[in-house]
Amino acid sequence: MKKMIGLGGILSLSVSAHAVTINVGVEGFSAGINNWPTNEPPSAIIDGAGQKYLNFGEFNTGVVVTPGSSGTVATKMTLWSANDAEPRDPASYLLFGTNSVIGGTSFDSSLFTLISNGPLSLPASRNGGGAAALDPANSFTVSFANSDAYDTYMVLFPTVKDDSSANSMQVAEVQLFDAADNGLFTPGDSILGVQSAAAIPEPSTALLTLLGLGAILGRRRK
Ligand SMILES: [Ca+2]
Ligand SMILES: [Ca+2]
Repeated sequence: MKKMIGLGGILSLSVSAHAVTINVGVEGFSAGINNWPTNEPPSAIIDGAGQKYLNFGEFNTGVVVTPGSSGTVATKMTLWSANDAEPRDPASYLLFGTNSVIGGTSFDSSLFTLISNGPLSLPASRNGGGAAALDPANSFTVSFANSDAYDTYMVLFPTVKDDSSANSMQVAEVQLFDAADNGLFTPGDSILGVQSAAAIPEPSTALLTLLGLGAILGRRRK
């Protein structure tokens, strides 16, 4: 019986992997919640300069961006480090796409499809803030296989480099690129600062769990 209860728990986790509420944050300076300083808003993550976006929610924070051009295909993401406090650097990411219209104060993560996820390793070097140029030396890039076009993207950062030292997540800039190396985000694109209400299990893990469960059930039937 214990085994059956355990299997039920695993199945339930896998099925609900994407059913997490995503909350839209607001401007503010409160510790530990989904808000950002006036001068460090979500729009700063796509402003084309060193000015950073900072979210005191720290975990599972990020942005939803709707580029001016619809139906783009992202195959690469580059991030630039913020001006200070390396412990606040994002240490992992989940990149999603959707063709649904996203708005309001919250929405369900199931509206989105996962494109790519994994660890991040931003350099210890700091990019300048404010109007400073984005220096490739202060960036980190991940490439991924994707051929699906989306109108809107969501980037979430589940973790930061050093939770014990950091009181927030911060990053100077994030840009997606298509296969022809065109940047998909443009300063002024529609953008929301967000935080998921709970950690979204990595779907690759959930899929492996399901495959493993299938193998277990297959063996049990024999
Ligand atoms: Ca910026
Ligand atoms: Ca912390």
